[in-house]
Amino acid sequence: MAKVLRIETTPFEDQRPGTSGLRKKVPVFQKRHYLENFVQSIFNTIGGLNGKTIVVGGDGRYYNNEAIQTIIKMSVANGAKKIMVGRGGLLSTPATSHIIRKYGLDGGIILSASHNPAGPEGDFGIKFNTPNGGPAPQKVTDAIYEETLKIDHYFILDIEEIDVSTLGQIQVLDTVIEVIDPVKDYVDLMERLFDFDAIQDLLTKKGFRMIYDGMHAVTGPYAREIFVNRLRAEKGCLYRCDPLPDFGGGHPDPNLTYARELVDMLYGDEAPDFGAASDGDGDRNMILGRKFFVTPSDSVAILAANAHLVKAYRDGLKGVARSMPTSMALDEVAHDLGIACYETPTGWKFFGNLLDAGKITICGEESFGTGSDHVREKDGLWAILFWLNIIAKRGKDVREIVEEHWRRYGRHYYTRHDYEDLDPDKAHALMDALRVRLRTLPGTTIGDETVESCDDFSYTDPIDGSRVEHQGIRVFFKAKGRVVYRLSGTGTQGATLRVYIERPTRDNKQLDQDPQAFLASLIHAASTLAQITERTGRSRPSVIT
Ligand code: G16
Repeated sequence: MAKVLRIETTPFEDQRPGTSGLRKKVPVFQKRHYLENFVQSIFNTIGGLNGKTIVVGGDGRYYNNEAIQTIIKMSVANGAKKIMVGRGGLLSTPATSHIIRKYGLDGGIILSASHNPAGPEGDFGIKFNTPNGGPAPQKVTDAIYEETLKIDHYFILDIEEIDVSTLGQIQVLDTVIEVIDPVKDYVDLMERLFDFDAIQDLLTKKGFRMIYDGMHAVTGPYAREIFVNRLRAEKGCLYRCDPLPDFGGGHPDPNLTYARELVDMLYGDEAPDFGAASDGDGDRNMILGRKFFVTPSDSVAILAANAHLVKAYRDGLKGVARSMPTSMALDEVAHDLGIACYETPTGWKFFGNLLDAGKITICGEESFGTGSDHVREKDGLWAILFWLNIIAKRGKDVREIVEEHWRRYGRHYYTRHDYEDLDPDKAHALMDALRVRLRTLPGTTIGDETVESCDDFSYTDPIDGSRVEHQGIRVFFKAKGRVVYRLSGTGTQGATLRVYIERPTRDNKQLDQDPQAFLASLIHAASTLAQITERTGRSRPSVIT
């Protein structure tokens, strides 16, 4: 007979959630009481679990199974009415959001460190999503953190492992544990949003070839069901689509650096027409055409401009939003459509209120995230299907679609330079030094660039009035163009400085330049202004996207 245990514990000081939940190295999560403290703090923050229903799932990374068992046992011990679990402990982040919304749940727990590598020494993460299906807003994550600082006990069940490998229901004490199909509800939703007949024609007609890279992470089974079972594409379009606990030793971040094999295929001699990848937990996406890469900032703008071609968005968009460091390409489309474009801090959680209030339909970020009001998370496969739907309807390839877009709206040259694993003190000192100089920077000239204005970005949520500050330093230049500096909130080792560099042009003769070359003088100004080499000892970024 299962028995509820009350376990005495003491707080950990380092459980403040970052941009997207609590992310730490696996050995940190393996410390006695570490995971349990955080989970009980979530339950306490939402007023206990008594009589409530939540869903739990993860990206299948190392420690996923152990954490799922702990969370199930704690949910039962805390009196949950029901806990839904993805079969095998798997659920992509957007699928979890959909499950919460579809079944009207009280929330969900997502186990993932997103695109960060996995394994015994790799990263792990945990995130709470609220009843709207979205990541808990700042006031909730702050409250969870406060709770972690005073927790002194948690409840857990004294019971053997619960089998989550087969669909069905098990009753334990007052709780029903239901193992659900992680794929079906989500794929049904995709089929309602997009024109599957048109996409099937595209994927099965002679000549069009695509490759989808699952990066050995959670989306493999979703991609198999969507592309092979429902859209009848050749099985060969699936690459690395079996989820592995260490992601095959890879770094499941769909960008030009970490999805190198896919990039090489798309830039090779026999390149397919379309390439796409998603990340560890399935919320990010990368889009490639033949010998062509679509920057995420362009991607969200192009989806918005072509949304009328897609079943779900045929009647128009209510508004759009982008995170502050994302390029302003989306603003051009919004202006043309006569709709609002909101600028939010980095973090999907900041889109939640705008989506709930019906202010926006589509939103996106430079960090390979795009989504809409169909769920409350960014959604990798959704973005990929959206692109396929546009290609099918327009009968043009990726490059043609993007280049036409630039000709109509102008091109926003964009690059992000990341300096990873910096000494946190030095990284904070660099940001502080910039902040101190905010008033004196305007008028400063570096090479061809003169600073026009600058600020430290703050945001007041237009729906609930909540305010956040210090969300990144923006520097605007006289010759148009912008540089943004901020520290990442998702890393688990040292600090990462992100420098976002952007310059628009409407000159049709300048549309096919290499972004690093086009932006060279701004890149130089960005590095000089912040004294990056002097302060960090790094002469070049670790990753350029
Ligand atoms: C998370 C957030 C995104 C954010 C990204 C990068 O994505 O949901 O909103 O843009 O992190 O954040 P940072 O620049 O602070 O590292 P994911 O895919 O990691 O959950």
